[in-house]
Amino acid sequence: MKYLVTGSSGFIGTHLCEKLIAQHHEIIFCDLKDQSGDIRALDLGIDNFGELDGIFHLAAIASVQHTIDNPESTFETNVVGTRNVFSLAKVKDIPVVYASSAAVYGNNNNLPLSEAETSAPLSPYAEHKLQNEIDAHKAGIKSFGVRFFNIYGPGQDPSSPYSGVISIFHDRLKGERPITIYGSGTHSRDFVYVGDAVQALLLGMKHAGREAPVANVCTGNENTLLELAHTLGAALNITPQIHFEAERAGDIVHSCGNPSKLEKLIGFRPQTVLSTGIQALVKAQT
Ligand code: UD2
Repeated sequence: MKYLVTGSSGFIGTHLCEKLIAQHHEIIFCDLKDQSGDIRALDLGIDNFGELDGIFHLAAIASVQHTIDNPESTFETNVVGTRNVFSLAKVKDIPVVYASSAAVYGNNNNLPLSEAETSAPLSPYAEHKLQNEIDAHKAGIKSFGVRFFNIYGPGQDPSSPYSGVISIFHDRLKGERPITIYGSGTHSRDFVYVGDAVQALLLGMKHAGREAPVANVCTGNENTLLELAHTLGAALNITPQIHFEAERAGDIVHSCGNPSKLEKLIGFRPQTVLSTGIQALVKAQT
């Protein structure tokens, strides 16, 4: 098969492309980072792509803070760019699997969150992702939207304070530097290993439909930040040095998703437990 992958140089995109290549698929890469393509400028008039069997659409400005600071320019990428991708899919009559986010739920304590919960976006990023889901439906294309919870694994960039907590903690602890926990350490997340996220994307392609299904990609389990610090410490064979700081404004305390709908739709649920995923991360990045 031949797939267009947007966001192909990103964290999840890199893992997806590796898997597609291992399965002998052909890939058209599209990412601003390596200048292989820009979803804001997809030219539908010129057929640059030839025959395509589907699109994995992962390109986005994924930093929540960046969308708060730059709501208009990030709308261009996250919403207008995604509409371009959906238009391309429409012209070619091919399915799209695209990344949505648990951010669409906002701060909802009715855990584990199922897709039937009302959406309550708290940031432009969350609004963009919700708009993508609406646009997929409106486009009348075959699609599958995956609401990613907290994805982690090798290759995630730890360089910003808003990078994924696992990449930050791992980067610091492997250099035997202290980590900062905002709050008491009891905040919890549904951490999903990137290999499971990729599996959900691949199966999503097989189950894309015109009713535009959307499903959580989550484990249904929560781990606290303290558990995370100790799991990383054990895998690295060190005792983590932890600084505690005040909770961040707007931080969600507990997050956990219900994976039943995904399992029902694609016959798969993320199953890598945190300790196993952390061991894989540590092994890949030593
Ligand atoms: C995730 C997504 C975000 C958005 C949001 C929706 C990531 C990286 N971010 O944010 O894009 O979808 O979910 O709810 O996946 N923390 C520390 N110390 C650190 C860094 C983080 O204590 O050095 C805490 C942080 O305050 C939070 C938890 O770790 O309580 C997780 O933080 P995160 O930035 O990895 O992810 P999250 O869930 O806030």
